[in-house]
Order: sequence, then structure tokens, then C-alpha cells
Amino acid sequence: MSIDVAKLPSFSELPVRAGAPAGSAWGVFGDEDELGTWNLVTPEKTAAAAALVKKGSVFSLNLPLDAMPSRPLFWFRGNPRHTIFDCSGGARASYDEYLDGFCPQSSSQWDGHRHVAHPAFGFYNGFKHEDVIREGSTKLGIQNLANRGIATRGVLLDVGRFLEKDGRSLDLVGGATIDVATLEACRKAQGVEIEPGDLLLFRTGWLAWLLAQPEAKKVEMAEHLLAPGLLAGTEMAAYLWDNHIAAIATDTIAVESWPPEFANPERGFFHFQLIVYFGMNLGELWRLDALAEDCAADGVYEFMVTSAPLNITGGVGSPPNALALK
Ligand code: UVW
Repeated sequence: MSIDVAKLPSFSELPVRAGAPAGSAWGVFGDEDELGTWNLVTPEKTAAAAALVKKGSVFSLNLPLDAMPSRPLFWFRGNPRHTIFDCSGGARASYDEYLDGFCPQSSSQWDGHRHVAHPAFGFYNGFKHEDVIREGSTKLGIQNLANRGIATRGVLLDVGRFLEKDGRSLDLVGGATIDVATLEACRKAQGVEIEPGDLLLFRTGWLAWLLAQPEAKKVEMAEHLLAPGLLAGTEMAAYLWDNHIAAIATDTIAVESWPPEFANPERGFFHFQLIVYFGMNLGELWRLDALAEDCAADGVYEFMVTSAPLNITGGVGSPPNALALK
């Protein structure tokens, strides 16, 4: 579908489809659309992003698949077990391998369009549970993204570094919230614009902090997880939609501050707003520190970013296999 960004509805004009939930973008990209805000990455956008590659620096934004604590922070996502075996009949001439218990969302990941469904309204674009999660259905699967591929402009908001410089370090321990004013103050301090079709990255420093914690602290966190992230709510939803970003990714575990205020109608579980209502995928546990160091050093917070999710038919999520290129 070809998109004229100038004609996109603003957040206050959503929804455009009769009967769709308030604040949802259902129908904006077509009634059968399964790509959501990825539609904002046009060929022109990708070509312009390529022109941002000037120094030839490449940053891998992916953790190892088994990098997370051995006691999973979300109990249902353990590290995969890796087996290498001699497939040459014992001649030690050739080796293969397999992964057991591989959960594509246990380490750096995309939350794809199948990841969450609103209990009352279903999946993105109004697709019903029985159309999506059933044998033989690939509806909203990560293969859509894998087959398309991602190459667009990335913008980094280094919130952790910005707050530290400003003398008010982000609280990494207590589930701190990051509001629109903070994102905007950081953006302005960095002198960068957010443009339609961008992949917006924000760094907190939480992931590096987590991985450096002693085992006892990681176990404690698995029992009671608190992590920084976006302050959920209408103001943040309007900010992300009205900037017309294609996706958002971060070095925290849930993009939104964790745990969500499930029972608070103004806050709630922000995954519903972003994934279900906007059709916007969420990148979590991305390794952003080296990229952030480089941006701080050269003052350039825009770059090309690519991602090739695993082509899992009907997949819920995937490691991002993401690169930033400057
Ligand atoms: C959950 O929704 C539990 O996880 P994630 O933060 O990966 O979306």
C-alpha cells in the first residue's frame, strides 16, 4: 500500500473505522493490512536512510540468544540449550547443531503483531482470536515482516545519558517511568528530529546494568520484576502516533515501564495501545550501548537501521537481527 504521510489522521482523529476502539488505527493502512506502522517505511524512506551511512561504522544491536539470566525474568522464556553434534558418523569432519527450548522472545526481540490481543477487541486491525491463533493460520505472523525486511532511518534518544548529564540519573531499579517531556527534552538536547517512518530507539542503560548484577539480584528480579520504560497513557500514545514512527525499540524488557498499571484506565497495559491499536511492533532488550557511545562522541543521533527477523511462519516474535549503520 502506498502511504501519503501528509494525509494520515492525527491521533485525535482516530479511529477512522466505525466501531473500532478509541485511539486505534484500524483501517488506516487498509482493512486487511497485517503490517501496521511498517507501512510508513516507503522505498523513498529506505533510500534516504541509506544516505545516512557515511563513516562505515556498523553496530550490531543484538544480544547473544542465551544472554539473559538463567532464571528467566518472565518465567515462560528461558535461554535455549545448544547442542552441537558430529554428523559425519564420528569422523569429526562435519558438525551440525540444534537449539532446544528456543523462545524467539527470550533475548533481544521484536514483539510481533501476534504477541498481544485485547481481551475484548482482539488483535491488530480487528482480527479475531479464532482467525489468528488457530492451526493453519499465519495471520499477523512475523513472516510478514521477515519477507518484507526492514531498512529505515533510526533515531536514538539516549535518555539514560541525557538524564545523567542533567544530574538526575534514571532510577534503573524501581520501574521508573519516562514521559513525553523527558523524551522531548532529550531529543532537543541531542538536536535530532523524529521523522515519519523512523525506527525510534531509546536507551536507558537498564540492560547493561541488569547483565552486570550478581546472581542473587537477578533471582530477586525474576521474583518481582521492575524495569524502567515509557509512561503509558494518552499523551505518550499521541506523541508516538503523531510523530508517525514505524516502530520503537529499547534496551528495557517491555518498552513500557514494568509492571504496567493494569487496573488504571488512563495507563493500563500499553502493549494494547501500541501493538493492537496502532499495529506497531516493539523492540525489547536491544543492545544499544556501543551505538550510544558513538552517537555521544560524534553528536550524530540518526543512522540507517536494518532488521531481518527470522522467517517463522505464523511466528509471534523474533530476534531482530538488527544493525545500525553510520
Ligand atoms: C510481555 O508482554 C510479558 O513481554 P514483552 O515485554 O516481551 O512484551
